[in-house]
Amino acid sequence: MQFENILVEIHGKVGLVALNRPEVLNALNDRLMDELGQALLAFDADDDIHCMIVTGSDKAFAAGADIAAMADYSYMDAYKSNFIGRNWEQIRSVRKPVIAAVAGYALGGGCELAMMCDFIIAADTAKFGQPEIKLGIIPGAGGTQRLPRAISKSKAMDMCLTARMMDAQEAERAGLVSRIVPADKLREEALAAAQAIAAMSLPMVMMAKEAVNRAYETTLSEGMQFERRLFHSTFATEDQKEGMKAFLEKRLPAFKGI
Ligand code: CO8
Repeated sequence: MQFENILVEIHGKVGLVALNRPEVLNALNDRLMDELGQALLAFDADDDIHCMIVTGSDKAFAAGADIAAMADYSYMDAYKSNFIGRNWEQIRSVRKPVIAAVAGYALGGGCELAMMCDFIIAADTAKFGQPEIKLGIIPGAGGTQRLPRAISKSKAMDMCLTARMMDAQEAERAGLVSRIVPADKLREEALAAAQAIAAMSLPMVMMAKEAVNRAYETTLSEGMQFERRLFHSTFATEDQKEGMKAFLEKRLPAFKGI
């Protein structure tokens, strides 16, 4: 596939997408989001890819939606084109894990895009924020919804109302990011995490992702029931037999993904 706004690489079983509009700090326009969705869905459909990474540059993961592109939108432009809903939600339909590897700015739609991924590995240079309020708008791709679930209502209000940025340390303390790594090791660490995931049983990885995501969408008792059904189903797989046999035989498992 030919892309103009992203770079795509394959590292073994890991597919990596780097946002690539350096002249505007990876500002997210419609075309870029179409390409990102296409690349991730193609990886999702590829049996040889087990995990994905979305990353940016050293200076910016993404400095938000492209302000120049939307400055003149009317309400009807946004409504009729299903702005954001049309291509942003594609990322949520990816069933294999997607890691966000964030260095520099992750602002507005950039922070929201990182939160749409399954977890965030942050460089020590990362800065997160929802500065939309300064532009006379509010977040539109989950900033008011995913952020309170990730970091508490109080901190999410602070971020959305004052537009202040959160550095990597604060983001880790607040639970927005899973780990912080030195900026010059971001790619290496994200690839190591992705490769560790890719070595597991793919259906188990997909089920674990589905179950954790369900925790956001439902009550505890419904979520527990959902988890138990999936857990019971794992005993129908060859990978469960292989994983437990390998442990007992003190060797590494050779998962087949069935
Ligand atoms: N959109 C378009 N262009 C941008 C954006 C952006 N979000 N961010 C930076 N740029 C451009 C600048 O205009 C500048 O271009 P030029 O060189 O032609 O003047 C270039 O990138 C470099 O930027 P700066 O010179 O400003 O770089 P600094 O290092 O001085 O500052 C900042 C970096 C602090 C990141 C600054 O660029 C900034 O504040 N950017 C805007 C951040 C922002 O407000 N983001 C929120 C956007 S709104 C949004 O995301 C709504 C989300 C809704 C869902 C998503 C729908 C798609």
